[in-house]
Amino acid sequence: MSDLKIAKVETRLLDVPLIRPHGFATYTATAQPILLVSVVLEGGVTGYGEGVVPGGAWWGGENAETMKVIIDGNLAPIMVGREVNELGGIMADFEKSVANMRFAKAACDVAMHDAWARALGIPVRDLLGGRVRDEIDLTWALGVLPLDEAVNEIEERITSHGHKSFKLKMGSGDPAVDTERIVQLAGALDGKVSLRIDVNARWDRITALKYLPRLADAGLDLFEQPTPAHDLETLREITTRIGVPVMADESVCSPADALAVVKAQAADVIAIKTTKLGGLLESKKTAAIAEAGGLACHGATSLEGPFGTAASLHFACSTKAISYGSELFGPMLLKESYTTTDIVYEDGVARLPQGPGLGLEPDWDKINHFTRA
Ligand code: MUC
Ligand code: MG
Repeated sequence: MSDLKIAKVETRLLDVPLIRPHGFATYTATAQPILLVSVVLEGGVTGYGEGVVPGGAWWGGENAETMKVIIDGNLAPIMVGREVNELGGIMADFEKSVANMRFAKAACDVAMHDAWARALGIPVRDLLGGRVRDEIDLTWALGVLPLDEAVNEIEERITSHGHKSFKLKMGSGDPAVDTERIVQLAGALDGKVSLRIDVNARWDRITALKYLPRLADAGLDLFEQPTPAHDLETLREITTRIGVPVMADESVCSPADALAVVKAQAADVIAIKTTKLGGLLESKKTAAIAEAGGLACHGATSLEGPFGTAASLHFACSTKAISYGSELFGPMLLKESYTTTDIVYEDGVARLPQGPGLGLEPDWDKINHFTRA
């Protein structure tokens, strides 16, 4: 018997309430569904990963429920009986059996990294190339909110956590009204903090070319995915015409996508969500392509819970290419978390949890409480 052999893989659906509703372009979330994946080794060590999408299937086609079906039925049988230090080979075998489904694969990749690192008594960061940094700048994201509520939330966050950068979700409703809301918000804050927008690919070319210059004049610092994922020509046009850095998010869901963005010179920054990319190994490849192409990378989120966020922190803290800060704040959006200790957020940064694996332990009372009946 080998201590590193994967004995079983368990999945359970959690519904974790949010501190406030989070409005996306097409959907408002009040709770985050999270598929908790446990990879149990013969030696008794367990590693954890999370299957999470931002809000629901609208973002990338998967949700926590589809992930459960794919992991239980297809990915778990590929993992069980293999040594966890065969992770690269297991991930390659996933591709032979299941196309796409990157969020589901990411949950397994993270749980295997956690189990393997715990078995070795080292942090996941050490499996990913080792220390580059111990903390990373943190942008806080506001959902789609009326002006006064948005100003209040920003003021509160500056005081409570020292955030200096805020992301504003756009793309819902009339673009003229949506733009005016953000212009007024920027005016009310008067350059006190850095503001960026994420349109989640909802505007067409003409709408983007009409309203983004207005947002540039209002002092916005970054435009995240204003136009559809596949349309790199329009993204390039925006990148070269408007003079505000552009971040590709939905346009980059694989290393090959990153290469296409580099070749098309379609963006200045790539958002690396370790979830949408299918895990930490694929995220490493994507960051390497961006770096070689002269693009910066941002440590992006799918609003993961503590384990998923910690995984992205281990990735960001081992990857020099993540030079454009992060938005790894997912656990802070949850009313209550479900680990025995929390990721530390202070002075506008997120700190890497310490200890073996991801550096967090499950709180089973809370996990049982949040588990879907
Ligand atoms: C996205 O598209 O970036 C991250 C933060 C947030 O509010 O939405 C997400 C998803
Ligand atoms: Mg985005």
